Amino acid sequence: MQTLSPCTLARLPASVARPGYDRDALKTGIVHLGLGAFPRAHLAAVNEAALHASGDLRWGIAGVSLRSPDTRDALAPQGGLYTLALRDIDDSGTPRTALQVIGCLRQCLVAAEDPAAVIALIAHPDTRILSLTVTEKGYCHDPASGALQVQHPQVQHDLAALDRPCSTLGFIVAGLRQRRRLGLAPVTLLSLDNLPSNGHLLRALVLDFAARIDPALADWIAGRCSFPCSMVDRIVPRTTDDDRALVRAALGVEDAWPVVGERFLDWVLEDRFVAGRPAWERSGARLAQAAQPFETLKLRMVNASHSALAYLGLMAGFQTVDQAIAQPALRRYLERLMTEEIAPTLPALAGLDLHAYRERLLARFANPALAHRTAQIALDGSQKLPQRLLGTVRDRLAAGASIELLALAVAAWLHHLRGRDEQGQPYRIHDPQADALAQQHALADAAAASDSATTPVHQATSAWVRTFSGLAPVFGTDLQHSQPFVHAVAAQLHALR
Ligand code: CS2
Repeated sequence: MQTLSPCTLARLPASVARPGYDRDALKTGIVHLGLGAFPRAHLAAVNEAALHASGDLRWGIAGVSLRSPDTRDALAPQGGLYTLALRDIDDSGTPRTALQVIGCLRQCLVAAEDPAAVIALIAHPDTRILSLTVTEKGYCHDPASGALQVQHPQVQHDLAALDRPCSTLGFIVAGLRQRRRLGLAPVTLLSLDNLPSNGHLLRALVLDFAARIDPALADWIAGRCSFPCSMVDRIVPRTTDDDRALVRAALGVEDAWPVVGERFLDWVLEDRFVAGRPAWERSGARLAQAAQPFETLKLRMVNASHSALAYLGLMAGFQTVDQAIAQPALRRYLERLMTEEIAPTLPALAGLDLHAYRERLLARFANPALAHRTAQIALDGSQKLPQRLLGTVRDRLAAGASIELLALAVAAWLHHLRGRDEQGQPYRIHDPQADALAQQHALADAAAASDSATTPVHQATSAWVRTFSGLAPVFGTDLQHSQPFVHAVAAQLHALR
């Protein structure tokens, strides 16, 4: 079968949307670090529509994978073209898929193969936006405090050899240093990751890193570049072979790496772009004065529920989110978690109907056409829990309010970390802090064992939780000393065990 490429575009079925602008005239205005499925399903999709709506061809995208060549190897032979398949169910419950070939990805690079090429791209006069989706762990920061992990091996490497960086921060600072040396205009740095105040966090990390290289460079970045915050909400599961087969059957040509996502999209951005931006507001993005209330709402409602459902669902043997949410007990739990414990902590947002937001979210989770794997969401818990659950916990504790339901989600993660399923089969914990988590687990086991000789089981579980929550990069330095926190989590963990 032929592959998707500029030459085969013309023979796709008429129902498949495709680039309607002059791809050859497109310039690279956006360099994107972290070319996974997620940015290809929102940034590129909204950008594609903005190209159509405005005809402004300065905004092609160059996508950079930090290490893996897989995306580049799949998309380079296709001239950067790929299919976006948006799936939901219609009113009669039948799955439907809207297919579109996206054309604005002009170039794919693998940073580890040629770091100089990535630095040159960031330091190209046409580049105006440097965007990122490198996941939480890509920021090399301490999730609880936001501080740069100076001892992180990649950070250490890049501080010593910035001409051949390997970390996200290293590439950013090397690229900006080169722009400054060449006397080029500044760029906007746009984090699209699920982190609270992602723009502020990125700014602080970049400035800290740059100041260790050259304080004058840090001043230039601080004074000239901007770091708008953003909130992106679209569920984009990892592409499977079944997805590839579905797209192949619909297109009549082979696409080596289509992206599948839900139809729903909410993208809020702060309008602080120092070198211009595409007309994204004409194609689905919302521009706001401050993104933070939207981020808080999304992280606390969408992502907290997702993580809770992932750990509890996995434990109960459900492989996908729609299977888990179909269990009345799990659905009821999420409804209560959102209504009783999360909603009271949320910032006021004009026009927001929280009940409708919750109901729509539960319907999104129930979308069977996505087959979003609970194991995928369960990855990297140490990087996710602080902003998804623990901030809400702190707000509730400060208000003297109950945290029973939040504690169940935290306990579900702790129970997940034992690395053995209910049949006793071992599984691997995928987390950049896996070693530290295992060590803390062993310490907690020892603390509980020494307690259990003299105290009832639930008190030994409290000793376990108190010791485990001494892991400051995740829990900060406060939660370990909070009796209500330790007791609530211990009670839930005891019940789960
Ligand atoms: C998920 C998110 O993988 C995860 O941890 O919670 O990727 C989630 O699907 C998106 O943030 C939804 O907008």
